[in-house]
Amino acid sequence: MNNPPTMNNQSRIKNIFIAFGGNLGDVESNFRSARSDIDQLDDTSVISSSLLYRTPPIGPAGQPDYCNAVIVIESTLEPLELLDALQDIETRHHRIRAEHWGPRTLDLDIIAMNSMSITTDRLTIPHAQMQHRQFVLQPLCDIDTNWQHPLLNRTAIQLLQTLLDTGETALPKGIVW
Ligand code: A4P
Ligand code: MG
Repeated sequence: MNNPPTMNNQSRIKNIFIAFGGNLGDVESNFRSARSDIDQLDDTSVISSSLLYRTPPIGPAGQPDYCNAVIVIESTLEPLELLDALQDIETRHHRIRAEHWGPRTLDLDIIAMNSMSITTDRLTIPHAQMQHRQFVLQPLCDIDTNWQHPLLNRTAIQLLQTLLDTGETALPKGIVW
């Protein structure tokens, strides 16, 4: 926690959910190191973490299983400042952008920021695919089942239940990391 949010910028503090994904190298170690790097960002603190789940890959076949988790932070960073910081952390963890949805050491996606809705060339918030992804919704529910999607007007647990109702198998229990 480097310069934690102060009283002066209290009104600019945002609650932000970040999804972690990876399936190359020592992913659990990368996740811990990236979480610590996020906590070191200016005016940013990690508040809580979900369990870490092992999940079957979505996308190109033949890649290893993924690990996935979600954290919540408080930060005064603006959306694009945070995106730049997360991409820098991905690069420092040897992320190479080779294939869309292909294997990676570390993927950090911004899932939601307060109840903001943002659509720009570089950033869509809430994350455009989150409602289709058990590997995001299950860990999000570990943190806050009542989190409300600002556009779909459904809670995290309702979105997860919809996936389970349409035949997706529940994930095996996650681990603390
Ligand atoms: N971008 C737009 N919105 C956002 C956002 N909310 N957060 C832009 C972060 N980035 C956002 O991302 C491509 C571009 O998306 C960025 O430059 C940014 O400007 P990327 O991370 O470089 O590429 P990517 O990860 O291949 O694409 P994308 O769309 O992020 O893929 P996903 O959705 O992350 O899917 N299977 C399992 N089981 N678990 C996984 O975690 N992940 C993927 C990748 C595929 N299959 C998976 C998993
Ligand atoms: Mg990504």
